[in-house]
Amino acid sequence: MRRIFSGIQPTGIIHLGNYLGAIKQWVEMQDKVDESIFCVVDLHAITVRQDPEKLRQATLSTAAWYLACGVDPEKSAIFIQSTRPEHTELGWILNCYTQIGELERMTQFKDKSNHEKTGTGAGLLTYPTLMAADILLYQATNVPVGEDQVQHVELTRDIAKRFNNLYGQTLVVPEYSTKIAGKRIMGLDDATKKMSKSAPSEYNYIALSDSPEKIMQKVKKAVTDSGTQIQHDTDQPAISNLLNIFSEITNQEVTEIEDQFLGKGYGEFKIALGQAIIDFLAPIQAKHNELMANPQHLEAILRAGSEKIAPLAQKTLSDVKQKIGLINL
Ligand code: ATP
Ligand code: LTN
Repeated sequence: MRRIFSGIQPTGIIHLGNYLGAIKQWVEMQDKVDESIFCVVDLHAITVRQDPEKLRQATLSTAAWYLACGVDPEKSAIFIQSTRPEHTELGWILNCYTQIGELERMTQFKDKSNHEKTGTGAGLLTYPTLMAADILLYQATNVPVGEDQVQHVELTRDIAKRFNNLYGQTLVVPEYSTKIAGKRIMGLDDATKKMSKSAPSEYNYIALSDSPEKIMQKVKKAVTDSGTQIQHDTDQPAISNLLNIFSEITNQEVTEIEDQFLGKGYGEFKIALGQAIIDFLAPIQAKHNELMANPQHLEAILRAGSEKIAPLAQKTLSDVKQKIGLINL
């Protein structure tokens, strides 16, 4: 029995890194596994301060991007994290089985703490125990994520093993999968840092919602390396990143693209890449707009997703409570 679980935070835009690192794998895997569950993790988003109206909008929009990119509600359950109370309940319990030191060691915590105007909230520290709860509640066997989330899935595995050692087999220990392992999508303005929606400049990322003009402008402005060849090379991180993006969205091998642009300049390559991204995103954007124009339909899909997976979440939570000595009435 293979069951996958994954999620993205509804914090503004969804970018190509999110698509290539996470959503693309989800779409491929939903046909290969027995069950797939995809969540919009709004409770994770509130670990930093959010504008309430924007958060509501971003939550629906993120779900609409899942669907527009090809997640099929007939095959996969799509739901909003906060609509299932079992997540926070199990999250609290798992907090009590996690060491502060383990949480302080998380790279994401180290990166994000001390950067907030409102101070570092406790939620930023305990973020991974809620993520562990998301995964363990559904006894997921596999978690498709981008490379930056691997550390959190490893902690989830440790927590599950610890719990099973204490109380006997209760939680499935999940595996992670990273499709573009070693090929994390990097920022267009700085190829040494990952493409990120919290980057200071919008020239760091291509948002799935960017207009054709904006996409072309961003690709043309993308930093390149000191060389002149269109070649994938560890010494050429910027052009290698652009080649990875080209390869992933056109489903061509990097070497095929290198051959195509042999002896040609960066300018010509960038225009072709910009156009490929525009063509790739056009039908996805049209579908997203259609979904956002009918929020009742979207909410119905999210409600159905939440109802479909409820028995699984309730069963795990009840087993956990039973094992640790809480009373299930
Ligand atoms: P932030 O940069 O603000 O932390 P984010 O852009 O990383 O946000 P998340 O919601 O944290 O977005 O990530 C959603 C999914 O996208 C995760 O599976 C993550 O690993 C993946 N992902 C995010 N950025 C990249 C990237 N640059 N390359 C590949 N995968 C990525
Ligand atoms: N931390 C993840 C989002 C996330 C997630 C999950 C991913 C929350 N819960 C469960 C996979 C499985 C991130 O992308 N920042």
